[in-house]
Amino acid sequence: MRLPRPNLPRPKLPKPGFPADHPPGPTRPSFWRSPLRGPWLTSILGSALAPLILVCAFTGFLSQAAYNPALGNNSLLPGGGLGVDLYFFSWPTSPSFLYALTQGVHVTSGLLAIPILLAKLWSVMPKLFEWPPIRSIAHALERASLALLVGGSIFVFFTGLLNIQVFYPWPFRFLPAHYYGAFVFMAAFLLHIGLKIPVARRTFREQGVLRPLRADLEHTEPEPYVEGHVAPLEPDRPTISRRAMLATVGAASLGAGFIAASQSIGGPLRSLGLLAPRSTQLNDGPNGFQINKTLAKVNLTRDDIGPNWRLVLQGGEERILSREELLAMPQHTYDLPIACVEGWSTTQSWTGVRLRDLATLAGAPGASQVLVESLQKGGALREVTLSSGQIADERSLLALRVNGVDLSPDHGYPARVIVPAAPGVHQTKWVGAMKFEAA
Ligand code: HEM
Ligand SMILES: Nc1nc2c(c(=O)[nH]1)N[C@H]1C(S)=C(S)[C@@H](COP(=O)(O)O)O[C@H]1N2
Ligand SMILES: [Mo]
Repeated sequence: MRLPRPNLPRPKLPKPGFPADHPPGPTRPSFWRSPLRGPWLTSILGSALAPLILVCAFTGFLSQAAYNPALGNNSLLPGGGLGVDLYFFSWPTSPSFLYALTQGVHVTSGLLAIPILLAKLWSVMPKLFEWPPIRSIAHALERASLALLVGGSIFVFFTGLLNIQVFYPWPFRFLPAHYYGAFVFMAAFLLHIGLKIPVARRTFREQGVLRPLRADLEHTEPEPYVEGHVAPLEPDRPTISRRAMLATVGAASLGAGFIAASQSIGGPLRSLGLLAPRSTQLNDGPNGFQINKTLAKVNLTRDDIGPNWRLVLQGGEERILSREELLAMPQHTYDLPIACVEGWSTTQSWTGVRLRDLATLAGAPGASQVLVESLQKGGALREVTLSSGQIADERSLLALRVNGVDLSPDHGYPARVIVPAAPGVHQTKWVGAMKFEAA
């Protein structure tokens, strides 16, 4: 079906509602009056949105891979992900900022997309009230796919958005919901862009990609009405030009994206990301950087981490080490980031014992994996399994000190794991035991 050229006269149609058998309200084409709505506006918003969604989805699925979900209980999905985890490769340790980058891009592209998504949904609103709601089996299937597209996008974006605010107002677990929601949304999205790319290309051919942006308010004309499409049957006078509307959406998008980027890049930028949930340092001291979970929050006491603390190493043989004994081993210092899954990161200078030295000490040189157990009693982060590549990297540490001083209790004293490029959730604090598996 071809859309008429924009300069064709608009069809004369009976007022008020057309056709007369539509129930009153939004199912009537005459209900929708914005003169900005039309295929060009939808196409330009869709063209801006689609690449952001693809980048967001790609980096989201990478986040799942970064957990090395095939190892131990790393997969946070029920039943290990019902066989849909991405197990293709072992997550690398270089570059050390890899997860800060992929997760920063995930959250930033997601926030950049939200204002554009809302504008796009607004631009197609009349379609959602199409009448009659179902005309044929093919039409029913198309509408079902749109329900998954709209519902899926809202679900995935808003669970993500609330998660980075560390706000969980729902009874289900975030990660599986967001993950399976992403599959549904992506299936509907790929079908949708497959169907709509030809429509957008035709619209751009007829109206130009950027030509409608030249019109100021006075010259803002409605797009031609075509039955079943989004341009208005009875347009009101415009109160804003298309370019002003798009500039507003663009500014909202850049503003939201900047907040996310500021806390994943960190440094001086962080203080500019005003609404970022983790935007500020706690203080200027060596242990002054962000804390997600304090000692008190995981029900540990100062006694648990006091002088009686011991690290239990298992491998070929069991070794029990005090903090003094660990400090007597060769110490190494590296600048490495903690990159939280929620999209903030912070690079600090960590000092401690190499994981591979601990593997050797435990009688498992070149270990194939290690189960790291926290003293913390419950919670998904109580234990994490690290891969052979993560153990072998010389920068992977059981850190005892940070920025030249002992770790603070809230940062994992007596000892915490720091592995380059690993997601924050794998940088276990208050380590109690490390169980190496021989190569
Ligand atoms: C504003 C938008 C979004 C935000 C703020 C957001 C946030 C997040 C966060 C914080 C995680 C890490 C969760 C964790 O590991 O604990 C995550 C993972 C993920 N996201 Fe998003 N997300 C957004 C949009 C999307 C979209 C549009 C998709 C698309 C398809 C998507 C797909 C995924 C996937 C597949 C994962 C991996 C889940 C796993 O590790 O099992 N996200 N997202
Ligand atoms: N034992 C334990 N280790 C943990 C956590 C935790 O809750 N318990 N939080 C993890 C998360 S989600 C991150 S991002 C990093 C940094 O968290 P922090 O800022 O609370 O130190 O530590 C990780 N290590
Ligand atoms: Mo985290």
